[in-house]
Amino acid sequence: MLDEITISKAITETFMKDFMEAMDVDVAIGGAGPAGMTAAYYLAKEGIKAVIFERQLRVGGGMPGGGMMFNRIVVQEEGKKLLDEFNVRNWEYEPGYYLADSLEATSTICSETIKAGAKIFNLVSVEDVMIREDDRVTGLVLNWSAVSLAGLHVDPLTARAKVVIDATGHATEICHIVVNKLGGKLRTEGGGVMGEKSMWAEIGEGQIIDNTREVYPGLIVAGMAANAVLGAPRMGPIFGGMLLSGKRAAEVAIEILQQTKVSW
Ligand code: 48F
Repeated sequence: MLDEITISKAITETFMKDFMEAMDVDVAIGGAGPAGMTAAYYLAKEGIKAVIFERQLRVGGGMPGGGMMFNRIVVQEEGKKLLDEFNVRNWEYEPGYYLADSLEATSTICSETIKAGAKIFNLVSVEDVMIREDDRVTGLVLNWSAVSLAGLHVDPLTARAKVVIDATGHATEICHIVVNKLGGKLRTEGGGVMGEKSMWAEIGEGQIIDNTREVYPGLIVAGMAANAVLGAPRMGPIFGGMLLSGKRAAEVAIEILQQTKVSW
């Protein structure tokens, strides 16, 4: 006999346990696109407590949509290595160009990220950051996406993190919050969000790894957010740079965790 109350309690009790654990983590990531999920995957593989907050009902950001809704993605040689790491099937189209099904890529990367031990909370929006001494970013301010969609006046909750990764894509929302609300100076030319440049796949993919860095104490940029903040070109439906940037963001986060004795 199936009891609806047991089903309800099973969901509520275990979700709350996970959500409370997410209130105090090593790395909090805004955005479950390819860059955010790859960062969380590599952090979790190292036993680091990583959590992603994703505004949408579904994960993947711009990945499932492929190119102009043709659900394929392309990666280059270096990106192929990451697809292979995730066990996403891919095939060579022309020398140096590898294709994958964008839905297989999204679902497999998500599955591997969660299985590695990272937590993903969908339907949760990052609406602010938490700061402490030296204007260090020390966490994220969260609310249910439904609250802003419905225009409700509901106060948020907060999650503390030793490191935050802005993987919110083209909009680079966390960096905008730091600039607009804190008046913070990012480690960019001019101190603000420089803004992404028009499409140039070769240059955009080339610059994204170097752009994946700590742009404010405790705040790393990854994926398209990295190029948007540092004023580099967009690159369209080639996704190797997003995956490689996610991996790089995990490495930068680990360096910060090792160097900084963060305490509150
Ligand atoms: O946009 P998105 O896929 O970013 P990415 O990982 O990858 C970029 C590519 O998809 C593509 C591209 C390839 O060359 O240029 O655009 O850098 O994923 C960003 C995710 O962040 C979520 C958003 O819903 C998306 O799933 N997001 C954005 N703002 C917030 C957020 C926020 N304030 N709170 C929570 N999630």
